[in-house]
Amino acid sequence: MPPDHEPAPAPVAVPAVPYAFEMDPATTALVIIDMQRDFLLPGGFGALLGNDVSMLTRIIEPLGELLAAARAAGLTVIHTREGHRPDMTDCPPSKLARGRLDTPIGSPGPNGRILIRGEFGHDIVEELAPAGDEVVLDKPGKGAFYATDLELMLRNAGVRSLIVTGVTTEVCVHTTVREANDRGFECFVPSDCVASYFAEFHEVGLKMIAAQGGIFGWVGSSPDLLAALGAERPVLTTIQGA
Ligand code: TIU
Repeated sequence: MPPDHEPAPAPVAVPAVPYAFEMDPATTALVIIDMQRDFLLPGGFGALLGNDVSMLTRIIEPLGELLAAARAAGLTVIHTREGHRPDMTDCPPSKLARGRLDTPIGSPGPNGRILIRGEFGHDIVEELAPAGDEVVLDKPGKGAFYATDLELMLRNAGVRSLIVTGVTTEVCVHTTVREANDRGFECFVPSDCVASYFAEFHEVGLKMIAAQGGIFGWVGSSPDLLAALGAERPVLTTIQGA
């Protein structure tokens, strides 16, 4: 180490279940899973599966605040998108056939072809739009590590801890947390920044992460995370008139 090196930022402790989550902002990434129109808006993949998308849209606001705080604190930020190449050569036939849907992946929908890269519905909602230097990771599966270069990028950036957010709790968030856990990353999941179409699965999914001494990681809340990152909740003011 050169004598004039920057001292490492002190780790911060975030209240969590099963016990406080200690992280160093310099080696922590905020991972935002699949906050795409196809899962969050009417007419997308989620809605066409028969789901109530309002179960998911409620996390846009707290996740937006967390994203702003993560940017201010200098965390690595990674956005993921589930979807496929336009020719669908990266879509397993089993995934395409599953559900015997009238409008399977690749079908035309109100937001473009469903879960196809480049389509309007495949992209991330405006409120959480990636900033210029942030990684946008396209993934063909549920887990963010499967068939992607996520692990390589995290290791190259010296990342050790992940704050995993997005949708849906028991599907892509859970799969990613499990994949990360097996690769040695410490995962913190803020319960108000992940969501499921099924309240029961959301609750149980979070319990499964923190049970058995944190078998997959830690579960906490975004207000506690904001406080640990030194961020205040923004006061929203409405300017009326001109
Ligand atoms: N259907 C469902 O709950 N989720 C997905 O298909 N993908 C993600 O979770 N991103």
